[in-house]
Amino acid sequence: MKTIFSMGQLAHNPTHEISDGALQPAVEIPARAEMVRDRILQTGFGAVLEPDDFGMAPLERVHDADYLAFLESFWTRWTNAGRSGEAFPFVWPVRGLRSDPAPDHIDGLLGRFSFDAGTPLGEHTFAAARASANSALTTARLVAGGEQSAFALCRPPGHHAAADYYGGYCFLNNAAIAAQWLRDAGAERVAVLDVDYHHGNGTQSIFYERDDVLFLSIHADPREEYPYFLGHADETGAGAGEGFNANYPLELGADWRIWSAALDAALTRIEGHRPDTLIVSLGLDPYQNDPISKFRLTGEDFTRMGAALGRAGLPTVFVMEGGYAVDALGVNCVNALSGFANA
Ligand code: SP5
Ligand code: ZN
Repeated sequence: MKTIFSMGQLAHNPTHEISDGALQPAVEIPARAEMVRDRILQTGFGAVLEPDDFGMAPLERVHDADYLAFLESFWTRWTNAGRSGEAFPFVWPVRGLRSDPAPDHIDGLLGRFSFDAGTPLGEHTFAAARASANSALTTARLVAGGEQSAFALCRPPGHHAAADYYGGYCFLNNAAIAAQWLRDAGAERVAVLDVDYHHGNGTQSIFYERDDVLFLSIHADPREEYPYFLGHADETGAGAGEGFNANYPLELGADWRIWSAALDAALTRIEGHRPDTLIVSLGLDPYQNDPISKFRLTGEDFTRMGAALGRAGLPTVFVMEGGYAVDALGVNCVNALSGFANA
């Protein structure tokens, strides 16, 4: 299986995040991607190739123009305001406040186009996020061209980013961009299965009213875990998309027995959708030793996960999402991909 990855993805190199009520060391760091790349090369799993540049058009199919313009102009606005270093929002247009007109001041714009304070935005963030999206797009094109599967080593991740906001360490929704590109390339139906520990709120919101892209997410119950405000089981889609969204919120502490029951249910739903392509938002944070997560999957469970996905027999695009146990990311990721390839 081929892996697509660009060194340009490492340019987003945050130092801190705001989480758990305090300024903390950033966990979504370049070493995450380097560990996965190194394990793929060391094990001889497959080639690691540079992405092509797909330009802005595929991003504009998923994200709003004013959001992309904000990301593009962020560094100029930030430095013109006399700021340096990474930026954090601190005020948001919640219930009863206005999102339109968008503010002129950078502090207002940061709040307008984000949903948390946990996601540092820096000088090179947009360039790195574009490189990450190009990796997803190049991977999707490989699978559309006949490869049974391919792996987008995306970082920064994407699944928390919606059409017009960033958050959860995500800026561009790599999986959604790949799904939309596949639709535009001729796929009639796509399924996106999100196995990250956190609910894929961005991907869900992008496709919530659509029946062509089925979204499914297995994650920690939002009553107890980030992102808190989406990801409940009663979110089943709206309008034409009614019945095309499926959430499997699980209790904290869920192990493979509990987790794999949700996977089996999700795979049954996917089978019924008859997708041309499956996209797997491959979060590695359900791992038992992940520093910010509370599921209990072992390294071998990632092999089992990959094998179960492989038995679905679908052309599959793997897109990396979260996972913060840096030393274990390479092993767990290659376990999942190998489990798939050997199924
Ligand atoms: C892509 C992805 O996995 N994003 C996750 C963003 C989560 N950000 C909030 C982290 C809060 C961590 N709380 C840990 C408590 C135990 N120390
Ligand atoms: Zn996550």
